Amino acid sequence: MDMNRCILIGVPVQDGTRRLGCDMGPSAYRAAGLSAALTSLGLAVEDRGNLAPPVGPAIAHPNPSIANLAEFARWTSALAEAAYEAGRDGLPIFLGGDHSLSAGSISGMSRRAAEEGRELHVLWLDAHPDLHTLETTTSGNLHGVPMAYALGLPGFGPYLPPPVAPVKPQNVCMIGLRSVDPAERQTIREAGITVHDMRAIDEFGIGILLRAFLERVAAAGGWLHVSLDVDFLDPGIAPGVGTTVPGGATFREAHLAMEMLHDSGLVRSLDLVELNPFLDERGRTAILMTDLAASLMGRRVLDRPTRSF
Ligand code: 6HN
Ligand code: MN
Ligand code: MN
Ligand code: MN
Repeated sequence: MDMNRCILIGVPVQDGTRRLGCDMGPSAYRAAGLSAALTSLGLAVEDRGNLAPPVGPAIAHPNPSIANLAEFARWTSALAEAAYEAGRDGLPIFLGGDHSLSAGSISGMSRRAAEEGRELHVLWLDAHPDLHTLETTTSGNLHGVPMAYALGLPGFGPYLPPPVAPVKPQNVCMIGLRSVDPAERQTIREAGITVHDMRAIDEFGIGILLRAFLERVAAAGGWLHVSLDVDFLDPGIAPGVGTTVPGGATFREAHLAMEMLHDSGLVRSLDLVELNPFLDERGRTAILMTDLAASLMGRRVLDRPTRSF
């Protein structure tokens, strides 16, 4: 696999949320100049266009709140396949689309990692853990379930095939959480997922927390998938998202995280999710997410020029 080759995969899914507009996300990243930003870093960029899963019949579920289960199942299968293939060729960047897409991107990358004799690790940057199962979700919005699916938690069969290589909970680190539902809290505790909420960031600093996880991934010889939800960021700097929660990561914290991720050399794939261009202000959230992706891929936005005194 060539890590200097970025593969852009547009995933205009919005079936995971009742708020429309996420389907414009891939276009917004392209308009914000993601491809050119990556090319200017000396990377080869291949844009594979947007995924479009087949249409099919609806699926009923005993939980009456659930919306678009059949669509979720079809996007997940299509994406798992696309991720598995792209993960062989280069470093895929999934342009969301709502966060339901990570069910497919993570399970596809995990299958690819397993085939190469590696374990996939996941850095989850989000205000929410998205750890509901089809049974525990009360909103019925399936952007709240992808991490549970990727972990192989029960309740998704027979509606979706199980992930080929479920991610181990001890290989997951969530940073930025500040909105966690009771059922998700229980899963975090029982499964033993590493979680650093905003309070931990305030108290210790994001650098220390992230470094500890990166050292674990490196020691395990693991592959790292990064899932970046717009609402990880403070709504003051990233308004283009349907699920704003006050008190998010700052520009500086987010950039530091990206720069450390780049320096680690561990990242194999990236989700950019939950951007809703309909809610954005003159593209500023799309531009910020694009800048963060470029920082993760090696750009040094905050570097000071070298001076001699
Ligand atoms: N996201 N926990 C809430 C729910 O509806 O299940 C919010 C989910 C947000 C999903 O941020 O991608
Ligand atoms: Mn999310
Ligand atoms: Mn979120
Ligand atoms: Mn930077």
